[in-house]
Amino acid sequence: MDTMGTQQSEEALKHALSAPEWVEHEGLKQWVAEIARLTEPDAIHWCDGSAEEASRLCEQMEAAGTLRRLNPEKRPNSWLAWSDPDDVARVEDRTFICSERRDDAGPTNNWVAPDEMRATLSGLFQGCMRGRTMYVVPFSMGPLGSPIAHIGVEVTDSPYVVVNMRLMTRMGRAVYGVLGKDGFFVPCVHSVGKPLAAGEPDVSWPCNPTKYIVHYPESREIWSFGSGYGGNALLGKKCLALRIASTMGRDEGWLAEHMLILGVTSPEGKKKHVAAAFPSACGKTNFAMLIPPPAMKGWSVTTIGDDIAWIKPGADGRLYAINPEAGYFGVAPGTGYETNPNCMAALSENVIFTNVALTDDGDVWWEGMGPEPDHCIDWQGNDWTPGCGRKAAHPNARFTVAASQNPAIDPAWDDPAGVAIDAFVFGGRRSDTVPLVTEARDWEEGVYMAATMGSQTTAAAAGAQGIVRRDPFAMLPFCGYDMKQYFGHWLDLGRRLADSGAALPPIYCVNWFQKGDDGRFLWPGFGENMRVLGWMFRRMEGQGGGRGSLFGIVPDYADLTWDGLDFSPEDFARITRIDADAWRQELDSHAQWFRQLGSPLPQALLNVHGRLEAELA
Ligand code: O2Y
Ligand code: MN
Repeated sequence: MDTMGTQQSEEALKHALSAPEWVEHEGLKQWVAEIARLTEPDAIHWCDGSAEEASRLCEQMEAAGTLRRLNPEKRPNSWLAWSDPDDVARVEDRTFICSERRDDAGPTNNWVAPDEMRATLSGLFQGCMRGRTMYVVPFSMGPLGSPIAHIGVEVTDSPYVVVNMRLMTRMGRAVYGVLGKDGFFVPCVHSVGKPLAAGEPDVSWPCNPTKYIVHYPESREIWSFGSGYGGNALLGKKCLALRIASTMGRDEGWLAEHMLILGVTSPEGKKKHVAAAFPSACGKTNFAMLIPPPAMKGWSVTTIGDDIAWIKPGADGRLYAINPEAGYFGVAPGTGYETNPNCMAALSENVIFTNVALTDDGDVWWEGMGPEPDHCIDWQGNDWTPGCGRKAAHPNARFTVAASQNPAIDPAWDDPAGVAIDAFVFGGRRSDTVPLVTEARDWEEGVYMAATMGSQTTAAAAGAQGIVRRDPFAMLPFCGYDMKQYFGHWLDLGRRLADSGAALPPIYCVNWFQKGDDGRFLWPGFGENMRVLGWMFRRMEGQGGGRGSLFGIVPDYADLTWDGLDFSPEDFARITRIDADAWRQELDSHAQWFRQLGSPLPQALLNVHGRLEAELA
């Protein structure tokens, strides 16, 4: 590897590398030195995760024009960032799984041979941090020291990443205590890819049109170049907690899932834990923070996690889950006082907002938050007024906030032992065909439901109803290995648990999004989803009614609580029916999806498909 150019910079490097005494891990220090030699930063900062450090970085970013302090009377200790318009979301087409064998990445991931990718990246990373500080960010995914948690260290040249990682993970000095002298960590290298020449002024949101989000699953490494945004840059989240962790889970017998985790308590005071997978932008945060309708007295929902679950079998044969994250990086548009009051309460202070609008009184606003302001500055810095024809906030605008600020946080959300999972829920966004809720008759049918779940695209070009894009287990963009192997892993885990005599959690398939002929949603959703959750709860207790259908057990009208909601038995019949013609097409579409995934597909899934076809015939 090339060394830094001059004697002077070699001296600067030596000085910068004198890590604080609380870093005792020689392997980590050597790795940091190696990355510094490659990327040539002006300075190295070992983050301690303190509030003072975060405040200092935010003030530096304010001076640099990256952050704007919001009105402290409206939104104490909160900041607004506006990104480069070309750096506003995860870049799936630039995301790579570089396993040794192409087949291990599978047909749904972008694959490049590891040696070829390393050659490309070493060219891009060479000197890419010149003129910048490299921050060393130690973080734990999961409660510090939990047997389910794992440690990562991200080196980054973005102070925005540092302050976001501090909210999203357990970040800072205490992590070194867990890591010790030789503990395992996932090395994560991140650069915005915009070195500065001597005297060159910086821009407010540095990034590079060339972007690479790269995972080496066998060596458990992450390298990210060119983007400062979200999942591309906060490497603990999608990169580590899903893509790398799913591979670790496959190898070690556990699950890393794109799932929220909630606790639901009945009026009798009994509690269950549910893990639920929905594709991105399907209201996961709303479901995780659901407030039951007033008429459902005595029911309550608490949040353990809003996006990711790590799930391991315990000695008692049950599945225990932790939320590996410590914060929420939620979509702002659509989150409002009406739709998610818990989330709005969480956002009252200590928040970093990205790409939302700035109001005239120094606060924030976005579409769906609440009443429109008469004027604000949109996420691109332009005047915005109602009816101007543009969105004030970018559709993927985000808030970053500590989970502890959620008023509905579950008391066990931070428990190192995790919570025992009583049910899994899988849901897509389908305007027809898939009923409101069904319960799989066994584990294999449940895995089949999850493997075939999908969402309708809204693209006008695709026809009135859009086309269905399959997003199995809501993991399509996040599985670090071949989807067929992943299905096999779920099936094996179920078999292993069943063989040990454990009762497997039931699996439910839901669809909140059926539309009527007028294009309006038939089901009210949001807090009313508690009625469906209540039915599941009663089923878990062995009490809820239901009848067999082609695609699992469906409730009858009388099986749900209707107090306080005017929803007719006819409408309920409509959203729970199985339409034979639609299902003939649906099963053909499943077969086509399986062909796309290639072979060998687990036989159990082909068996379920065959059984459904036979039943329909
Ligand atoms: O666009 C991004 O970088 C964020 S994506 C994201 C963020 C939080 C939770 N989920 C997601 C997702 O895409 O599933
Ligand atoms: Mn997500």
